[in-house]
Amino acid sequence: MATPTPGLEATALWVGTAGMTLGTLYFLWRGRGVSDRKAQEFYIITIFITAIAAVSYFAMATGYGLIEVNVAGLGTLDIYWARYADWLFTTPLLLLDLALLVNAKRNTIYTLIGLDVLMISTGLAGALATEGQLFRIFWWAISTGAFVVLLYYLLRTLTREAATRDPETAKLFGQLRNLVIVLWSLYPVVWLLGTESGLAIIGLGVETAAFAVLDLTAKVGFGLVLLRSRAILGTDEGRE
Ligand code: RET
Repeated sequence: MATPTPGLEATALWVGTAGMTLGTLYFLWRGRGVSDRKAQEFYIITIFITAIAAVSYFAMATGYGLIEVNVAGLGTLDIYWARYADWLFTTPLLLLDLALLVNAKRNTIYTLIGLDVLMISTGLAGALATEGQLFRIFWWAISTGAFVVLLYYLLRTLTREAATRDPETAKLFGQLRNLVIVLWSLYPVVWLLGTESGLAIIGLGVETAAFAVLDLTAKVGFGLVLLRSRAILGTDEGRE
């Protein structure tokens, strides 16, 4: 079985495991006395986001989440498949947090989640493709295409729906949306510069560390901003 290379790669995976676990425990602890139904909804979703990531990081750190893929022309690549299993569930949940915050229309939620699943599953296809570098980069381009449309929906449709909310909610939405746009945009860049694309401008150690920092900020950082805000509380105006 393949195992993470000791040093930066293995350390980043254990830091990821610890950070996601601590984040989960902190959100559980904070959420224990929350009685507001709407706020509970955000706690439940956000706790599962970090809990899923914690087990995925543990699987990667122990080598279970890692496979070797033989790619024509590139040789053997170490691929952390568990990342994609994590992202497949947690990125839709992050979008659900954002969408529920602004009481988005159901069709907007379906569209966002559909685009997100397309993005992650085609990213996984790119990571597993054996036919050669061009095929892998082709999958990257499809995934990035879905991501660009997803960004459009976040910036246009969801932002328009947020504008009808109270100022406190609209402000929180704006902050979280910007956090998502900036952080999420770095993922396709790291993937392309890293080992998955075969370009390997950055090595697997740096790549693993970069993903760990991004994942921790996009999940624990996002959760901290969201769950500490009063804007997640329901009101009598039918937000329950
Ligand atoms: C991939 C493959 C290449 C193209 C694109 C990608 C986008 C990934 C994103 C991941 C976000 C993950 C988050 C995790 C939180 O912990 C799959 C790398 C566009 C946007 C937010």
